[in-house]
This record gives sequence, structure tokens and C-alpha cells, in this order.
Amino acid sequence: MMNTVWTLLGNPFAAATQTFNLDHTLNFGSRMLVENRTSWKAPIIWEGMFDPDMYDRRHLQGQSSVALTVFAVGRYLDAYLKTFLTSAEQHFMLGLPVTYYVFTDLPEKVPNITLAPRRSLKVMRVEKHSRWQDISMMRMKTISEAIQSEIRHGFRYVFCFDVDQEFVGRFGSEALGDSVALLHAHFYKLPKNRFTYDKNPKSEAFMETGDFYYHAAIFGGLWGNVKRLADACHRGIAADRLNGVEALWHDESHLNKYFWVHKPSRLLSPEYCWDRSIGDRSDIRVTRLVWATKDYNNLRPGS
Ligand code: 5GW
Ligand code: MN
Repeated sequence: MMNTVWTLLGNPFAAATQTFNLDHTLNFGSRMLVENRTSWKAPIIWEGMFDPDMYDRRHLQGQSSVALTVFAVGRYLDAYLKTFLTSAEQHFMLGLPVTYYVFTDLPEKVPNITLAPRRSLKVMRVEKHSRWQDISMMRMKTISEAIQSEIRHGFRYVFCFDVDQEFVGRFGSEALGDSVALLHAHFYKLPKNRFTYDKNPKSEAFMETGDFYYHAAIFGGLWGNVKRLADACHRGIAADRLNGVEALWHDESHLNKYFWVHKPSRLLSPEYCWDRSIGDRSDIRVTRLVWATKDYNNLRPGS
């Protein structure tokens, strides 16, 4: 009863888990052939398990809002940003208030995109690190600072994306949760011993085993949880640097360590970030976001 009342009032202080938990409506039986619940009972979201309209209504009613962070530094701006943003306008959290936080060293080159009502775009300047590993890793620090200085005042959720991808299907409010991780398209079917965790005991990201291999191209959740994640990963990256080591897959290794210690409350299936070069798989009933093709010769000179 209490929950219903708070929901109708849209009380911004109600815990998200109370206000938005429609997960008792998830139909796990509709996807029997894929793993759709973790050992700690977090749902793994696959097409067919959820009623999209019900999630949308509840989040609208509860006044959910989403900040999407994306980095487009150096050549990645021209190569990917326009497609990323225009496709997000077609598919990402339609109906909810969304602000894109674009971090770039080239603010004047950010394309002019027509945005739907209640959606906006904010450009934040960042410096361009010369090593690409540093461009990737510095995102954690920048995300934490942006949450602290402004995102936390205006948004319930933060979702952080790689820019080298394109939305091609609904990426909706069913993906929102307290702490959200994505199953990596290349690893969701592989046994644990194939996961490419950091195996150097000198790194903060070191782990002998884990639950899943998560892809750092998407993570999100309530702003407080995303800030804790970003801070922890940044601390790990900084400590490694002091010790003269670098984790195998950079920020992704630290992200995997964080989610091993702090279990995510919601997992997204690879339908939410698919690599078409894998080919067709019967598991993948829809694609919502796909990897852009890479031209490494032009994008990673000298790497
Ligand atoms: C450039 C060369 C090698 C690796 C990364 C970059 C790079 C990444 C860059 O020059 N500019 C940039 O903005 N990035 C950001 O970091 C993009 O948001 C990009 O999506 C993200 C992660 O780098 P990716 O996408 O190249 O990493 P993978 O693991 O998807 O290959
Ligand atoms: Mn990427």
C-alpha cells in the first residue's frame, strides 16, 4: 500500500528498488534456453521476458531520469559520435527525460542533433591523453567527477557507453536498475576458464575466477552506485600505475573486479550490445545496440 502511494506521488526519495521493482513480472520461463538469473538471483534481461509498456509506464510515473555519458576523444568524434547520438534518439529510453553528457577534446566539432522534447545534450571538455589506454581509463575519473558536480542533482540513473556502437532496436527502461552490468557478446557462452580477467597478482584488477565476463562498453545504475563503481575503478587504475603495472584489459579489468566484489543487481544479455561479426545465434532474438565496425589503421595510429 505504502509503495503504491509513494509511486503515485512520484516521491523522489523513495528507494528505486521499491518504486520500480516490476521484476516479479519477469517471465523467466519464456527464455528457458539461456541463463536468465544469476546465482545471487539478479535477473539477466532477454527479449521476451518483460512487458516493455509496463516498465515504461512505471518509470514515467516514478519520474525516472537518465544521464547517458559518452566519450568522443580525437578521431572517435568524427568516426562515431553522430551515428551514436542520432540512433540513441530513435531507441534509447524513449519517453523518459534523457541528457547526453558528451566528453570530448573537440567541443566545437560535436554535431548538431535534433533532440526530442525533454532530452538534451551537454558537452564537457576533457583533455586528450596521448596513450589510448589512458583515454579509455580516464573515463572512470571523469564520470565520477561529473556525477559529483552535476548529474546527481538532476538524474536518478547514469548509463555509461562506448561511442563506437549504434542503437538499432529498443534500449528501454527495462534495462534500468540499481546496478547494471552487461554480458560481453564474445564470452557469454564460454566457460569461466576462458574469461580474460587480469591474472597479474600485482594488479588491483587481479582475480582468479569470477561470475561472468562483463563488457565495459555499457554499465549503469543509480547515480550513487555508478559513482562508487567509477571511484573504485579509478583507485585501482591509479594504484596500478604507482606499482608500474597495467591491467590486461585496462578499465574493463577493473570493472570486472568491481562487479565480482559488488554483485550487480541486474544483468543485460548480449542482445543489448551485439557484435554482428559473431554471426547469427538463435539466442539473440533482437539486437538493440551493435558494435560499429572498426578501422584500426585510422583510429589507432601507432598502437
Ligand atoms: C583510441 C584508440 C584506441 C583505443 C581507444 C581509443 C579511443 C577511445 C579514442 O581515441 N577516443 C575515444 O573517445 N575513446 C573512447 O573510449 C570511446 O568512447 C570508445 O568507445 C571508448 C573505448 O575505446 P574502444 O571503443 O576503442 O575500446 P574497445 O574495447 O571497444 O575496442
Ligand atoms: Mn568500444
